[in-house]
Amino acid sequence: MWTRKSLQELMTEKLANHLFMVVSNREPYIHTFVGEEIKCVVPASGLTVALDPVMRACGGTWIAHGAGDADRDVVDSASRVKVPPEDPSYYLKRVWLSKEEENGYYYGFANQALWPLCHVSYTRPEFQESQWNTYKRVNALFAKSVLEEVGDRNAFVFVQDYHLALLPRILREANPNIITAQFWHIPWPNPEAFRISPWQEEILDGLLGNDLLGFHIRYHCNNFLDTVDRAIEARIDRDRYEVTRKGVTTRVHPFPISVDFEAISGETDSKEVLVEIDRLKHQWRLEDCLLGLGLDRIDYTKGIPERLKALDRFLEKNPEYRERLVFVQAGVPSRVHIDSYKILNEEINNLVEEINWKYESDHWKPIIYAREHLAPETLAALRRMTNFCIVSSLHDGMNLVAKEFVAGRNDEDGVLILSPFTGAARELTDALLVNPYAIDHFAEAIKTALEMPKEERQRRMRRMRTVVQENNIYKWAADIITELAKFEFGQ
Ligand code: GDG
Repeated sequence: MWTRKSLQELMTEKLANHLFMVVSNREPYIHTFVGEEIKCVVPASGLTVALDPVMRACGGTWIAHGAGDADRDVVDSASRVKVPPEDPSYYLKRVWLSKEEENGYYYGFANQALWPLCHVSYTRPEFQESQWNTYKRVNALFAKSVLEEVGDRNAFVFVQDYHLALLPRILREANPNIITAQFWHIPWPNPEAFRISPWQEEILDGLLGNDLLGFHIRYHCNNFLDTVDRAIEARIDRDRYEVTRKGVTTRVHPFPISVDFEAISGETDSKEVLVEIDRLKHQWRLEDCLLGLGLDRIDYTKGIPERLKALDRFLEKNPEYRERLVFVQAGVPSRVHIDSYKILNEEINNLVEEINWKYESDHWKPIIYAREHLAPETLAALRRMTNFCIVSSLHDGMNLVAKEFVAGRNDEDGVLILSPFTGAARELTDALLVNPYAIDHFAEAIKTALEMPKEERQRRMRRMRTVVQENNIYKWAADIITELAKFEFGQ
């Protein structure tokens, strides 16, 4: 079983003479002003949640966009601050972007072109040349920051996600001694879907500057190889899962990301969480209710309208559950400046209002919508209290909410209703798998979850817990680092 300690030992053994760096758009800690005071906030992002424990174990430097209004007030002259505040273990080095750069690169090309392009959820990507130019410029800014930090040291640079697709090639050309890996946190679609991008060659060429390129599942690796095959000049070795272009060989491997199982499982019984459970029960009048939970970053890929429609259908078909079941849809709003997210938010608000209006009584409403950034103890309390949790993504690289739910149930109870279009569904086969587009089946799955006998719930939950415990976030990092270290020894 991989732990923080064994990962640390692996790092010392394999990477002792190297600077270890992570590069991502989102920073793991954001400093903001609350009145006169500076507060440090943890953003709601699967990527940072997954990598923070790895950095705590490994040390090194994490380079990311400094997005908080107090971020500049806490850094040194090299734009660095040690984090986490309660246990400083690594450097966070911030890259500063203007509003215009953030708009073109983050809200623009990354999230209006690449995000919808890679997710099959029927939201049309938009390709604007000015946004693409800003994306290129910002990738170069990140590269400059990495190169400054590396200097003449040996370094392993671990690049994250679709915001930085061009960075590895820039690093490769500037300093061929840097060993780079990149993890693509979202799906990679088939070549037919990807080829509508007017800049597909440049994006692929950027990614093929990496020594190692990771996806969550093998299916995404295969899609990537097929896309390379169709779009650019490169030699593909399908047995070894390698692509060679411009003299660089890139290994393309699956590494299913995960969560810090022991930490999440352990915090479930903490005093803060137990107090929070009492507070929520009282605040939302949940004492005698059955409870369902949806917990997501509010995004159109997560299938939130589909799950609300399934609840509607469930209550329509099963009136005996009216006044007995409450569904809490919680989670943080995201990318609110983009039109497709504004439309989604309106759709969810309307559905919640309509469904509540249709079924509510004097003292009961079927849906509570907590659209806010929730504290970690609130998330833990909700996971622990609920009878079932719904993860209904239309398409999702992995989905950590599903794994967090399983890790949080050390009482070995609770049912997970899970979309087969998540990476997590490959591992969590004891969940109730249901196609979120098939509203009647979905409604049926809610009934099955509520009526599943305790022994069966426990049997399924126990098996899922073993899977997540064995394949935890430290194993994910250890597998990548072991693979990366091979490049140093030319294996
Ligand atoms: C991308 C890929 C892949 C949600 N609301 C709050 C909050 N959260 C936390 C959850 C979870 C994280 O946000 C969301 O992680 P996901 O994995 O579900 O989704 P994405 O953000 O889309 O992540 C995804 C992931 O990268 C990692 O590779 O799994 O497929 O899309 O940790 O608990 N956290 C807090 N307050 C909230 O209100 N604190």
